[in-house]
Amino acid sequence: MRIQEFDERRREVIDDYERLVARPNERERRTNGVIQRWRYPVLTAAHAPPFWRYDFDPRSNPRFLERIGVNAVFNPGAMELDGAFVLMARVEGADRKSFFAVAESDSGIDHFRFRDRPVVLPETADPDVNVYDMRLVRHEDGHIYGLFCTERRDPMARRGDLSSAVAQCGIARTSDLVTWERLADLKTPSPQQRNVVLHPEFVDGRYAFYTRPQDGFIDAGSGGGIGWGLSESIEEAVIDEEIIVHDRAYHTITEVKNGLGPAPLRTAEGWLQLAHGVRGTASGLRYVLYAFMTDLEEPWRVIRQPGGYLVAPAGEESVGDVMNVAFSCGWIARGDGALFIYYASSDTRCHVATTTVERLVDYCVNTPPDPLTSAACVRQRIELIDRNLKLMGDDR
Ligand code: M1P
Repeated sequence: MRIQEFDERRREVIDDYERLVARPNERERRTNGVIQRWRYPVLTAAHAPPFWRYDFDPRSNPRFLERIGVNAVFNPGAMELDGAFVLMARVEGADRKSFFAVAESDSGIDHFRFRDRPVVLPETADPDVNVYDMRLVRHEDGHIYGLFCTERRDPMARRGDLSSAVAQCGIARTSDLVTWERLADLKTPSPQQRNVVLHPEFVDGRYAFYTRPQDGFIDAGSGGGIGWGLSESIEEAVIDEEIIVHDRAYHTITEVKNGLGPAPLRTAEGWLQLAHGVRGTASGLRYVLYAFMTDLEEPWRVIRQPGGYLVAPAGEESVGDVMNVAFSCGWIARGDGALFIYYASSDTRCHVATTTVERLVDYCVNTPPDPLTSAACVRQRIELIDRNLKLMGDDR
């Protein structure tokens, strides 16, 4: 009887998994022309292979029960490797600990399948308690780098406070996403760092980092904003001076905090950048994605800043472990100009939105900036309306 139960459940679990991975994605019917959304998430907890979660031995698991659950798969870094779309996903176990795992697809919009084993990330002398949100970048020094958040309990936490933590930037490098060399954690003047991204090119012969200085683990305090700093070394990376590239601003989508997403893309018009901005609402924080551009020679100088968000959580994307969150750590620009933006919703699942580099540059160059007050917004909109009404004439 037990063997029958084992066999039936095993077949059911594997069939469900294979059906999920094989499911073709579908374009959402409506688009604003800037990005194309896709109906199904590209990675979810259910994409974790059954052999990561179940014990396949009928003697030790005759009922075929799940043994080590997966809670969520989100915030993936991304890159193209040997022609395939590769995601470095944050996989969160049912035990709350996150780890990294590589999933690959030939299409970039569906059929993502995890490699057999998660990434084994070497540690420093001060072991990580939790690691997450890896940004992948192929640097001009020839290495592939993964910059991620390493979190440890705050050694200054009061007795009984089991929540205070210190977040810092961990750095590892590889050539194949299988074998990793762990480097020293980044040192900066800030007590907390998350969302640190390596610029893909040297600047003045030095490694350049986008940072996100914060006073507290969650609160930006007097910090916040997307920062920028240079380091002579990557093996022992130290930033002595941090400047702010893109600051927080009152009554905007970045009021509470912001942080860079993936490493920027070089275009003829400047560096194309994607970031998340956070505002407060009565129901908690709301995370959206926004785009901007920085100068090619001075990547820390913003040259285009379209107002508002590019991607906000839509429909069921608003619901998950941390509600109302759109968050991105990865995008892939193909040789033909196609751009695949990978983002996660509500710290639960991963999605793709497609566009082209040219289209996103058009968006950055031609979307007016946030004029910062209601009256100015009305003036901005009426100007558009008036121009359109004139053009439309009697065709309305
Ligand atoms: O829960 C939303 C996000 O919160 C953090 O981002 P930030 O540091 O900008 O607030 C990160 O923990 C991120 O992983 C998470 O998605």
